[in-house]
Amino acid sequence: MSTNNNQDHDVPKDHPRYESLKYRHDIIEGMKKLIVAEAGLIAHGRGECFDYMLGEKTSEIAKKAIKAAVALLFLAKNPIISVNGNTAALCPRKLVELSKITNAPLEINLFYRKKGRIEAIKKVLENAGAEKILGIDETTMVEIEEISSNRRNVDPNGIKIADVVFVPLEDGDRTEALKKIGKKIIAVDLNPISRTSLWADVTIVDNIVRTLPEMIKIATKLKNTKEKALKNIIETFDNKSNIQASLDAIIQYIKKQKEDAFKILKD
Ligand code: PTJ
Repeated sequence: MSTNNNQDHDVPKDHPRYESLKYRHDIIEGMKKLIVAEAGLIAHGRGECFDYMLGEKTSEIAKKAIKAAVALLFLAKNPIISVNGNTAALCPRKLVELSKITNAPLEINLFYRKKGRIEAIKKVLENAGAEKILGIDETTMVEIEEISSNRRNVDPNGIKIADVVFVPLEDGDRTEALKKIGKKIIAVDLNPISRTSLWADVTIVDNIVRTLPEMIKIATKLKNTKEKALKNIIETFDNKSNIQASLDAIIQYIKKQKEDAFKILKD
């Protein structure tokens, strides 16, 4: 009997859905290692569905939001990158790279606090090159009482004191609560109308696996940009119209798919 559990590795590289299947595999393997919560599989599937409707590519609309997000991170006094199971399983190296280039520490912050998950995520981040990770010492954690979920437990030197919080793949309530206590939020969410997307200051409607490399690219370009120019990027960015443009892009994509599908059916 085969002991090979890595069946998805057998997908040939020229398979039309190779990338997508590879990321599914990373999420499944991540769940087996406790990095990903069981519900993370479902969250990933929801993300895939929206990504499909966005044509599985980073739009110019998303790129505008990415530029504003990077400017906001550079302007922050205490920026922080909040890491959950899905992001740690999908792109640990890119999280570490973004953290280093923007000087925004990584803090593990989980919705599902199953025993062993923090250690598993810490390990994957350390293997990816992380030197300092916040949110791992349960004895020093403090609470943000405005948050009702497990995410209320935060590091006193991280999310607690942060002025800008980067929250990829979020679950809703926290963004609203963090906004209410005066923090600026950058969200990455393939669903443009999730509560996180609607509440965030900068909403990047894109797949985290494409967003992080793009953010690193833009951060490398903007690294030595003057404060005034960074502020100008933020002032000229309108999150509401950007979200509307993402929704329009989905509608256009679906319309086009509908036309193309019926052409195929006619032939
Ligand atoms: O690791 P934990 O315990 O902190 O839990 C993490 C999950 C993701 C399970 C938790 O935060 C959760 O349940 O999230 P939701 O409410 O399912 O929301 C996740 C959002 O992320 C949804 O709007 C998805 O469309 C979106 N999403 C999923 N995969 C991606 C994504 N957005 C960007 N890139 C993705 N790859």
